[in-house]
Amino acid sequence: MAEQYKLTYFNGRGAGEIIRLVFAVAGQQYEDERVPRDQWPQRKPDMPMQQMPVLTITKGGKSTVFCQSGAISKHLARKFGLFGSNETEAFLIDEMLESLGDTMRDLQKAMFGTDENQKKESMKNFKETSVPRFCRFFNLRQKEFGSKYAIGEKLSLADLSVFNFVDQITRRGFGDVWDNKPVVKELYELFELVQSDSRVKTWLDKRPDSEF
Ligand SMILES: N[C@@H](CCC(=O)N[C@@H](CS)C(=O)NCC(=O)O)C(=O)O
Repeated sequence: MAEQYKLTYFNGRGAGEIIRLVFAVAGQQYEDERVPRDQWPQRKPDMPMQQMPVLTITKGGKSTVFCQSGAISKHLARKFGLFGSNETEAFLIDEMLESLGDTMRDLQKAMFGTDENQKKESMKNFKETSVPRFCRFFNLRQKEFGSKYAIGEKLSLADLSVFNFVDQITRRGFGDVWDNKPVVKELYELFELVQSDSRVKTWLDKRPDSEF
């Protein structure tokens, strides 16, 4: 029996967008529920970790609500053939996702800190250390496999995550990090490759405007 999916998140890209990208590339139908901010206090207690995104999977009349964007996107990517072609590729995809997560956390320090001087310092660290460090790692892996994709010979969750990372950073007003062309060239080329994928393009053309 086929499973039915409902993704519940705010009207934003944030931690929900990687899941929407997986659904888009898989060509999988799902309900994209966007909870208005003013309804969140009523909905919060019903969420497993009192946070979103959550994915509700319904099968044979039984529904289960799953949380954690990383767990959800990995589960769906495995299910839809977007998690590499073998165990080594799956390992490398996971490695890249964690490395992206570290880089994103460095940006969050700069965005959400309270001390202005500390925030400035964190932004400098993000631009001058974190992004180049991730790009170096990305180039290393890509060269090892000699592929246009991040890992292996086909599009995977690693590519979608890199795309989402570049997209979200640009949208949040830090797009000037991509001006550092010698450092970011290959990463940005992957962003453009994913952006031009017809399945991704179809989603980008129709995705709703959102707060963040
Ligand atoms: N590790 C979680 C983090 C989820 C998270 O922080 N969700 C935020 C939105 S991005 C949230 O629900 N905030 C509202 C709240 O905590 O009340 C994930 O990746 O799913």
